[in-house]
Amino acid sequence: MLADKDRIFTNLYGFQDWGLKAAQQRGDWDDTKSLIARGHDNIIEEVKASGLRGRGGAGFPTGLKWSFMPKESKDGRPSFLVINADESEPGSCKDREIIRHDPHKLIEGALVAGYAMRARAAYIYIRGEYIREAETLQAAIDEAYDAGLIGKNASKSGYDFDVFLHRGAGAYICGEETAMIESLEGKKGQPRLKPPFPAGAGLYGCPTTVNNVESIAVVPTILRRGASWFASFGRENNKGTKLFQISGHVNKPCVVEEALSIPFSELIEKHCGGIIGGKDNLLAVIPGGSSVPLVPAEQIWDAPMDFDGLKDLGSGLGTAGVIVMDKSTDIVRAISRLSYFYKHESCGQCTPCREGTGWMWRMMERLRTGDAAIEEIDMLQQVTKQVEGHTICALGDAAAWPIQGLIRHFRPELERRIEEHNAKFAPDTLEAAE
Ligand code: L3W
Ligand code: SF4
Repeated sequence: MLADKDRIFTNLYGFQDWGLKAAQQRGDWDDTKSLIARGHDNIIEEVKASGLRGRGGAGFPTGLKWSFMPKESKDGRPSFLVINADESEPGSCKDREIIRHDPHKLIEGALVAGYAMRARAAYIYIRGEYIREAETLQAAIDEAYDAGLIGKNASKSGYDFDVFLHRGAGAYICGEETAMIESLEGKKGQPRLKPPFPAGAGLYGCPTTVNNVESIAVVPTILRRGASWFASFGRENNKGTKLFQISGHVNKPCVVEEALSIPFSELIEKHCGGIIGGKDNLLAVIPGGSSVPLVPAEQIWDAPMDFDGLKDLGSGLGTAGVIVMDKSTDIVRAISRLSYFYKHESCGQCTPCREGTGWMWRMMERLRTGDAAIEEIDMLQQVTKQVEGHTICALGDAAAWPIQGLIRHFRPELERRIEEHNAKFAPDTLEAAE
């Protein structure tokens, strides 16, 4: 278990004040000027050496992403940092806790990361439903401006850096980085084709990096304590500490900072008081927010909770939003509900996703009630394959993967429902009933 002294988010539960004074007492904004004085490339190298991988779902190496930003401005175009606080993935609620209780870690991180990438400003795009969180974050930004920590000559570094907060309006797809950029520009939030990646042409056509809240908020601590300290947690290719968010059928759902690669069993037993009804009552887990395939109980129990460990199980770490389902769960209904979510949130611009998400949801509903033919299970699998990898953004994949996981691990349950339904409504059964 991670020792308290190794936790980055020391106010995760809000036992102390989120405000500037208290944040400074916890070590935030401590001689930020000297962090900046290390220079653009040194900061990027340190972040690379720490092994930090993006905490928003994709796990792309953060330092590498920063190194794609231009060292010199072309045609006087500024560079920007966009921070993704549009936390809308079902099962994910970690960025909310950072913003509620440790907003200064995010703002200081924005300054240091923005400086490393030579960005003129940071735009924090916050989920529209996070009303109180937006108020807290704006108040923290105002405090930082008033104290001279950001703005002109930020933290007396000689570097000018602004931080703007932008509220979303309820669309899940605006969490996709290019849809977020479109939305910030005042347009309908629809993903762009990549390439070009944002580092080449992002916000207002300028070089832009989009990073998740957690990825940015850990940076000042990494710089203060050193890359090797951060890299000492987890294992090769899966380093550092991570916020896990455990919901569902556990005795104590929680958000907790732990070392990457912690076994699932330890996460659940040490932090969540175990599975409701005990280990034997576990049915399945969606380990990374709703966009990754479920993992059945017998496979997840000893698995390391990290990028590679969950990939090996045909799933993923995603946001580390761990959704625990015990044997009381109607697993087909649960996945069908997720299918409805993706159908509802599809932006509709590409055909496989616009049409496919509706098809998948309708077929899932038929399988839920059992009012289907056995062959339709394979037909649904084929539809998911026609959506996966054939769309502009990852929402198509995200809609397909949970269904693929269900078919892979719970085919007998799907077949049982169909057989039960057919037996109930077979002509001779109906005649006998009459
Ligand atoms: C320059 C290249 N940049 C990749 C950059 C790219 C992006 C990052 C990762 O989706 C996933 C999704 C959700 N040159 C580059 C390059 N980049 N190659 O690296 O890119 P990518 O395409 O792998 O992922 P993505 O489009 O950012 C994110 C999954 O996360 N997810 C979580 C979603 C979470 C939320 C939330 O509420 N926080 O929405 C869960 O699994 O399904 O697969 O910056 O530009 N050659
Ligand atoms: Fe829009 Fe879906 Fe296409 Fe993404 S995959 S661009 S959400 S239609």
